Amino acid sequence: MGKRGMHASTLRSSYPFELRAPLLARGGEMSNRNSAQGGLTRRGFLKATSAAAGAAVVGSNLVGCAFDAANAGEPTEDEIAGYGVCRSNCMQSCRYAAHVRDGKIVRLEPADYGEDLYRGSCLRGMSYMHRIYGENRIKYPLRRVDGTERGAGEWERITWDEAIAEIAQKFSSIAEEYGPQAVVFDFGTGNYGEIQGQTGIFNRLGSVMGVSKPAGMNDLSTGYGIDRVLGTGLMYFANEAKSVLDSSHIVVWGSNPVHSTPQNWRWMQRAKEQGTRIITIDPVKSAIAMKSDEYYPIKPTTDGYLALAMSNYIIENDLQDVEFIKKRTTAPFLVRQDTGMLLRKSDFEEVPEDAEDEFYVWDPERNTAVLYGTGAGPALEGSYEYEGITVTTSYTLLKEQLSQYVVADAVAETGMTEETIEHLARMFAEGDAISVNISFGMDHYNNGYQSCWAIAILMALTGNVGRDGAGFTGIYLNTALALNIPGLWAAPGFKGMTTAFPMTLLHEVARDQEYNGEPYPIKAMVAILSNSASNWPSQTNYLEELLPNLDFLLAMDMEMTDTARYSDMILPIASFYENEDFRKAHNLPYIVHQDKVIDPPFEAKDDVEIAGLIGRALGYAEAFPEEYTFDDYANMLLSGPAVEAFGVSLDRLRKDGYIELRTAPGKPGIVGREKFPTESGLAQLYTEKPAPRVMYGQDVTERFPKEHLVYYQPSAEVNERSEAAKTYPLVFIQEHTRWRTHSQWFNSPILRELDPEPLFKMSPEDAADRGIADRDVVEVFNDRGHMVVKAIIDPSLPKGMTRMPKGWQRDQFIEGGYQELTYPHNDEWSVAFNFYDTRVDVKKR
Ligand SMILES: Nc1nc2c(c(=O)[nH]1)N[C@H]1C(S)=C(S)[C@@H](COP(=O)(O)OP(=O)(O)OC[C@H]3O[C@@H](n4cnc5c(=O)[nH]c(N)nc54)[C@H](O)[C@@H]3O)O[C@H]1N2
Ligand SMILES: Nc1nc2c(c(=O)[nH]1)N[C@H]1C(S)=C(S)[C@@H](COP(=O)(O)OP(=O)(O)OC[C@H]3O[C@@H](n4cnc5c(=O)[nH]c(N)nc54)[C@H](O)[C@@H]3O)O[C@H]1N2
Ligand code: SF4
Ligand SMILES: [Mo]
Repeated sequence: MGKRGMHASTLRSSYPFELRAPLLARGGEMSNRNSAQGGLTRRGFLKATSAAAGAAVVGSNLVGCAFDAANAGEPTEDEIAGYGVCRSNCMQSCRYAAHVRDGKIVRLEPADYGEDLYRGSCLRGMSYMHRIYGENRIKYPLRRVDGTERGAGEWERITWDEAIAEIAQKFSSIAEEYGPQAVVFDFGTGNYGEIQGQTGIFNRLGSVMGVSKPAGMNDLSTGYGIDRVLGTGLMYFANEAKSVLDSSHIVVWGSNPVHSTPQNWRWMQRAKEQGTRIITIDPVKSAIAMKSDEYYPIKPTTDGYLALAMSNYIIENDLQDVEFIKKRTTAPFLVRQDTGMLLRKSDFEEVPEDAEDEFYVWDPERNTAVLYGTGAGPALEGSYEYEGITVTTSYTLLKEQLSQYVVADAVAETGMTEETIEHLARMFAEGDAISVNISFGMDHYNNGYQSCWAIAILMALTGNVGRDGAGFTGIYLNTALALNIPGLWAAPGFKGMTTAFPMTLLHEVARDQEYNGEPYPIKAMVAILSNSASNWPSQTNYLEELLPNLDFLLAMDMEMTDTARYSDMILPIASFYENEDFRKAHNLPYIVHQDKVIDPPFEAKDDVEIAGLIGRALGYAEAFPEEYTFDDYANMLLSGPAVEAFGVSLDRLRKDGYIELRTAPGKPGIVGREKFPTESGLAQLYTEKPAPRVMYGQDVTERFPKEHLVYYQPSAEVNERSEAAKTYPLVFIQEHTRWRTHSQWFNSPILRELDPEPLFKMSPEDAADRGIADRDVVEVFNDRGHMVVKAIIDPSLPKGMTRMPKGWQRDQFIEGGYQELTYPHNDEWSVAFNFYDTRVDVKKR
């Protein structure tokens, strides 16, 4: 035991986190216990809830290995066995050097990129080895013991051969009887590696099998809204994080970069040191709000109204950037009154398919419509007659639309003062270069895309997009480097995956075994890089409607998550440092390599090997030849002109560790620097052909005309006038906490030390109204479900609003779980998960 003390003190001086000491002091115990007891028993709250976890492993030794504290002494340079990149879905891409001793990782140390602030790390990335050797680590292929309930935690160890044979037998008999779509591949975001990760090898398998792949729904409103204006598609609407060094103001709007995108936060701090002002708009006085120069609370889900009223105010006071509007937006494009379409060349003459169908504008000098780019300079405003067609400029239509959103009404809707709204509007109009740091705080509501669409319009009217320091920041990715995804996915025998409906409807399809009135059998599901039982909204739907209607749920995971626990079979997968991979970095201008640093422990295998085993067992040997290795699949992806243009190859990645991807060398990546990725290359003030993000048989005709011009739609439950508001007075949002990435790290010992138990956060007023004191046990409930958990009084919350950090697993609650409560439906146009559009009430237990 003398050893223990020595390690605690030597590490305290050498390790950046002092907090590590108490963990290591416990380390000796950790290696000697089985996971049913150990660290967990030291806290009373867990006693009641560890029963389920315990049952999974008591006496069986099938799950869990310990981080060996005795091995964690002062690491040395020569112990660096390789480099890697953290690939959880936190949307950063920190690089690490892995120190290995006796075949085990003992330290993960932040490693450099080409620029100082792109070197990054966090407690999760640095403590990843505690998950590699954690008490939830799955060691062997496991099968639920016959005759036991799903979730009861009774597992038997089986061999890989047995597992693969049984999987192949199940999948082929299901496909034979019900068709291949009866197997669902549920792709999550657990690994952003290009081969082992979410767009990787299992898409090749799913495509030769012809499985169903429900449309993904995480984080898809923000981008869908911004796309209306900037044409940036669904995700990559942001400038490089570094671009804020050129911003006069950073407006943090629906984002908490201090916790959720530290990559952005590091550059924001440097910008702040240079004089950039940081302004936060958030209903919660969040971590970033506290660090801002100005903070403005807003009623949740009313941001769209605010942005529209600001835009209206700007136009009414002639503060818009006319030069920019003329040069870089579609303001002068003419909209036909009869069809709502833009007046184009094809309205008057045949335009070949491959030729550009040019746009008409009004030439005020000649008093006629002319093709854009010709004439003396187009009229921004007005309605005209041309060849018997009534047309109006996009700008005039937008102005009319905006005129209904007046500042006085915005005061009531948003809860902000008139002075604040006008101040913010003037700031957007008069600031040199505004960057809006946006993430998914507005996204997770039913009206998320309208909020973000409105903000994009505000940015376009004030000239704050497509130039240095101006535009959105959040998650950046260099989209110019297109990897050859079809090369990887489209194997011999390719059938493709069927995306007939979104994830929100999967439980209904499984329950009814039909979709849109047609038979649609669903019999099995595979959770791939996914903890869907934990992360999909309205867990009750998952547990009570989806699961009972599946004959077979296969989980592939490294840890005993909610999904693994409820499955019928679990395959143990390799962790980030146990296989080779590479990733296009999020938020950094690099493509990064992952060395295989250690062998997978026990019987874990990586996703490439597992996909091959299943593929060949199903008879797809041509798509998954025995002799194919990681290199073959990697080389498929690393081919094509874009890959060559950036000089990317597997050899170079292995040698250099990372490769810089800059489109304008020496300059941060800016969306729309030359032109926007829209049809016209201009920012769009009018959406000519609005389309739902996913078509799944919904009726969109009624909304179609409304979708041309930005508008405000109240949220579903959170909005104060909703039905739900009559019964449930409290808004309930969740938080992307720094202690976890989604559910990953849910039981990492060092992080549990800092954040030991689930806590439900309430405002002082709401707690007092209900006689609830700090750390009282409460029941949080709505019609969908409940959780029993301790409450914490959080003065950063306004009255009427509650929140909870996400990622805890069900057995960590006293009863139920936060995910039972969340709003289950999607807007028919954005088709996204709306976790935050949720109301609840609370009572003391
Ligand atoms: N540490 C950590 N980092 C992560 C993740 C994680 O789990 N952990 N997850 C990653 C992923 S996939 C995602 S999607 C992102 C999410 O990243 P963020 O969107 O930054 O995180 P959130 O906690 O959802 O919310 C951001 C802020 O939005 C505010 N907000 C909530 N409702 C409203 C509203 O109506 N209006 C306005 N203006 N603000 C509102 C919240 O109070 C919060 O301060 O984080 C990524 N990064
Ligand atoms: N209530 C509520 N729910 C939410 C949110 C919210 O704000 N509120 N946020 C949502 C958002 S924005 C997102 S993006 C989702 C994320 O939801 P998920 O994509 O389910 O995210 P994770 O919890 O990271 O789960 C990924 C799983 O993959 C496993 N894994 C890790 N590496 C590998 C690997 O190499 N191979 C395989 N096969 N598996 C691996 C991990 O152990 C983990 O169990 O959660 C959503 N859920
Ligand atoms: S979890 Fe995110 S911030 Fe933390 S090390 Fe990994 S990539 Fe970096
Ligand atoms: Mo997300």
